[in-house]
Amino acid sequence: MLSKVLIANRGEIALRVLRACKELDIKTVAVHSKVDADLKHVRLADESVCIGPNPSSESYLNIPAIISAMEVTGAVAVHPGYGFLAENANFAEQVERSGFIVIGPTPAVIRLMGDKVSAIAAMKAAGVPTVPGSDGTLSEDPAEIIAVARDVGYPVIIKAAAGGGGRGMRVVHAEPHLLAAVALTRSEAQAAFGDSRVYLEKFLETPRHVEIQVLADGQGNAIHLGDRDCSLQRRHQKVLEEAPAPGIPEAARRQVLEACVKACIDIGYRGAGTFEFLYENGAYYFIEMNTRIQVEHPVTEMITGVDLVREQLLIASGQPLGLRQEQVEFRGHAFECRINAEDPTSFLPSPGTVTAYHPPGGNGVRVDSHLYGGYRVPPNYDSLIAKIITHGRDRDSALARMRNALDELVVEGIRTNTDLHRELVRDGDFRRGGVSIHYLEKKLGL
Ligand code: MV4
Repeated sequence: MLSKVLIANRGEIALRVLRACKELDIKTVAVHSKVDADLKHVRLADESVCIGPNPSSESYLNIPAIISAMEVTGAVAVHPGYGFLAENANFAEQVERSGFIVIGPTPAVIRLMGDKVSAIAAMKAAGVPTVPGSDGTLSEDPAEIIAVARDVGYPVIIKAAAGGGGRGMRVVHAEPHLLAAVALTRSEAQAAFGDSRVYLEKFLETPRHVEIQVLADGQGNAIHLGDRDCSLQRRHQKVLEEAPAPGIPEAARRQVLEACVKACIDIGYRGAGTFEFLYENGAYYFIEMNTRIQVEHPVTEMITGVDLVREQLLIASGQPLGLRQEQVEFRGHAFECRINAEDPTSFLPSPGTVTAYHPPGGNGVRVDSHLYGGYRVPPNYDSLIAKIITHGRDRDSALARMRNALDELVVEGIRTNTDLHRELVRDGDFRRGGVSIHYLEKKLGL
């Protein structure tokens, strides 16, 4: 087993990783920026190192500082969590070159999936269903571009190969707008990513966002842990997630789950990963793969009983997957509400001191949070302060538990989106299940 792991992240996920390490008797090193010295996981870690000033670019994204901290403390591996360096192939490469382990896939696989054109090509080759489109990078030839879009049928969407997560995309509703949109998306992609390659897809109008969790050991073994529905989002920020995705016919689900497992083996995937799909009219369309642990991983843990971060650590230590697909049992339903320190009307971050904190509890309730009374939420980072997760034997009972949990939650001193969640879990359409990715923004009048 790994002897000492450095946690290259902050907040709730750093605490989540710390807890998994402690359960496996792995020594922990917390690295933090100046303002983060009083984070809960920093206090609980065996050792801590201040790696720089508050801006992430100088601390949590500071690769030399993180590798130096590994050298100084004798850490053998680094867990990047989500965000920051989690999907940075150059970081993974530099860590490996320094003789350390990165908890995640190989740099080559991170790179393959970071380029959306190569990711889609790899998935298509593995038999994963993709969106009808340009089949690779879009041609430079105007006549060819027009022909591809006509063939696919309007509306179409132009996406940057180096984009992802909603960055660098443009919808085109009719041919007269096509070439200008392609040119604009190309130049924006060049400016943002230093890569002007774009691709074209059929634009799906009212899909759901359904994703599939996998675990693979890079030694030829891979399993899936079912799906999640993350359709409730605002400006590409997920708000409320659930597992399993409601109302999906079992045969279609089984087929796509098996395709994802095969794809993991085909590409030599290692670690925890997520296949993102759009789901519309009973069909799945692969859009991206995330090569990290995700914020919403707890809903999968609740319905499978599998500790995904523990599995990440075991895989990184070189152990073959200890779980066979037949051993993964799916039980009940789970929801996750992301509690953010933000203004409920403007959605702007609301940093400050938490004067009172009373987390909910009870049967089937889990809270992943680094909060404590007196904690000061700094203005420098993501505004996620807590994840309230509930589990129940079925969707309705998990949702009833979430209504109670949100009613119990008290966070004072800062503004939060708790009231939005209280409203959402009582919303008629949401309670019926299966709303599209546009539902929340429409409801908010955006
Ligand atoms: C799409 C799409 C419709 N059709 N692709 C946005 C984030 C990135 N992961 C892909 N995205 C989309 N790609 C096709 N062909 C609609 C979106 C989209 C979206 C997807 C998932 C979750 C939220 C979204 C919000 C707006 C647009």
